[in-house]
Order: sequence, then C-alpha cells, then structure tokens
Amino acid sequence: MERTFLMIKPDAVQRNLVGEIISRVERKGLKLVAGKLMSVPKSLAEEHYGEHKDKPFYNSLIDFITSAPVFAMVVEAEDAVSISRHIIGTTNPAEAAPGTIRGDLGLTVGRNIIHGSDSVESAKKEINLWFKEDELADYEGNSENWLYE
Ligand code: IDP
Ligand code: MG
Repeated sequence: MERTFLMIKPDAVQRNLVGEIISRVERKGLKLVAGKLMSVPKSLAEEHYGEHKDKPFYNSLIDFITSAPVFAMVVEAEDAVSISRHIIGTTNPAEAAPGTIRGDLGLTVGRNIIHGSDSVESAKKEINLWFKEDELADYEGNSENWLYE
C-alpha cells in the first residue's frame, strides 16, 4: 500500500467543494488516513512549494495558499500517488480532462482546486511536513477484497 498527500486549496474550500472532492476520492477507492481543515502558516507554504521558489508565480502562489483555510489529507491505496494525480487532472484546469477534479471544477491554473504529491518520495516528505505521526490513522479498510484482486 502507498500513501499520498492531498490538499484541497483555498479556492475549493471557499467554493464549498470540500465534500464533493472528498466524495470523489472516497468513491475512487482511496482510503482516508488523515484529514484536517487548517490555516497555512507562511513558513509551511514556503517549504511545501520550495521547488517553485524561482518561478514567476511563486509569490502569488504563497499568497493564495495562505489566504484562507485548506483541507489537508492523507490517502492510501495501491499506487495512491499516480491514481490521485490521475483523478486530479493536469495542472491547468482549462486543459484538464473532463471527469477529473480540475477538469470538472476549475477554470484557471492559479485557482486549480487541489494539490497532490507528484512522486512516492515527495508524498513521504509532504506527509511528514503536514501531519504528525499520531494524526495518521492505521486501520484496516473493509472493502479491500472488492477493490483489489
Ligand atoms: P501540480 O500542482 O499539478 O503538481 P506544479 O507545476 O507543481 O503543478 O505547480 C504547483 C502549483 O503552482 C500549481 O498547482 C498551481 O497552483 C501553481 N502554478 C503552476 N503553474 C502556474 C502558472 O503558470 N501560473 C500560476 N500558478 C501556477
Ligand atoms: Mg507539483
């Protein structure tokens, strides 16, 4: 089993899409391991988006992520990282496929609804950055036999 980090961004929280998005994640079969609504300290936003420090959109991205609460989550599944990225859709919602979270719910790259870790390595890093060990629930899902052969 693999874990990944998802973060419903301030635009989606403000547009009351948290339930819609969690519902999509659950229906896909991803198991919820942790979740919390939180305001993001600037230092956390900067560390999370450190790889984009030199990009022209960096400052507005940090302003955006710290502008209103986010809903942070950890989910688990076989291939959780790539499956999550698949249901999230490509970075620009204007080009993301219909049926994906960004493709169905967003319009522009600067307001693209949700973050998902892009590799197993960054998932580990991001889960550690956003959650304490005792916030992660270790439990057996009861539909595994019907999700996996
Ligand atoms: P990802 O979220 O699909 O992994 P990244 O390229 O890692 O996309 O970019 C991180 C975030 O930075 C995006 O989700 C989006 O919020 C923001 N971003 C990326 N490119 C642009 C841009 O060209 N303009 C404004 N914001 C951008
Ligand atoms: Mg990324």
